[in-house]
Amino acid sequence: MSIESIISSAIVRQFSDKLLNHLEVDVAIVGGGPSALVAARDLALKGVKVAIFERKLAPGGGTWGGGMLFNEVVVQTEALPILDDFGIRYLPIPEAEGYFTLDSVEMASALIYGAVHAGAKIFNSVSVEDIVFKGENVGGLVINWTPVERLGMHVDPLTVTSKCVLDGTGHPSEVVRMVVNKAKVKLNTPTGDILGERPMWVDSGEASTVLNTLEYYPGLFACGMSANNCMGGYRMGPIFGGMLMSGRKAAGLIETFLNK
Ligand code: 48F
Repeated sequence: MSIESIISSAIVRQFSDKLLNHLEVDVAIVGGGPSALVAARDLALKGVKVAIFERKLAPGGGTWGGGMLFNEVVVQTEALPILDDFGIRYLPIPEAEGYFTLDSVEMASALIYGAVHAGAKIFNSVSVEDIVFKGENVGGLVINWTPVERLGMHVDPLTVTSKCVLDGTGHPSEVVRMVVNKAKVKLNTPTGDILGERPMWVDSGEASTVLNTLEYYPGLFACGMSANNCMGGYRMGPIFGGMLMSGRKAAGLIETFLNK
């Protein structure tokens, strides 16, 4: 066998094994942003079988670009234990006690590494285009390659079944939106629908991101900005403590759900 064939067959075999092993998971996470990566690591460390499906080539979501491409972000004291868990370094902001800056590239890469090393599998360049619904229950995801989605190719998808789904898709709450639009069910919100994100109000948005991290329909959870969009929370810009703490809360809620 030539080295060319050996390389190609090793890649195809390893990837196929990885995908085959994750066509049925405990938790299917959509989006690889900061909140989802924290949730994935926490769950994987508890022995839960987790797969993340991320549309882009690089997971990390809105972490990389810092604020307006200045690659630094801010976190507050309450989130430091999570940064410590991932080995992410930070510096105090002298004029604001309880607030810290950190390198957004270090943060993105450490969150990804932490989730993968804990045992979560990330499938990048994969878009979730629909949800599996069995009767009244969320049963998994419908996935396709992002280039297929982008090029509008008429190619049927594959499915991943799961005990529950975590929507970590950020501002648009894509998965929760699919459930409302396609399954026509009522969410666990005051109107039964997505309330929609409100404008920027940093401290309110930070607190509500964690509060709004909930099970919005049996077996369907939302974290991060997706949760805030579902429940009408304010946005907060390049401060990330709420995202990290939302991921940790989501993992706790899902663990309780799985143990029911
Ligand atoms: O938006 P995102 O970073 O998620 P988050 O954890 O964090 C929000 C912050 O980055 C920032 C903020 C903080 O102050 O406001 O915005 O809520 O990442 C969401 C990820 O989901 C992917 C998308 O490419 C991004 O990387 N995504 C969205 N829809 C899909 C998806 C989909 N249908 N299939 C797969 N991935």
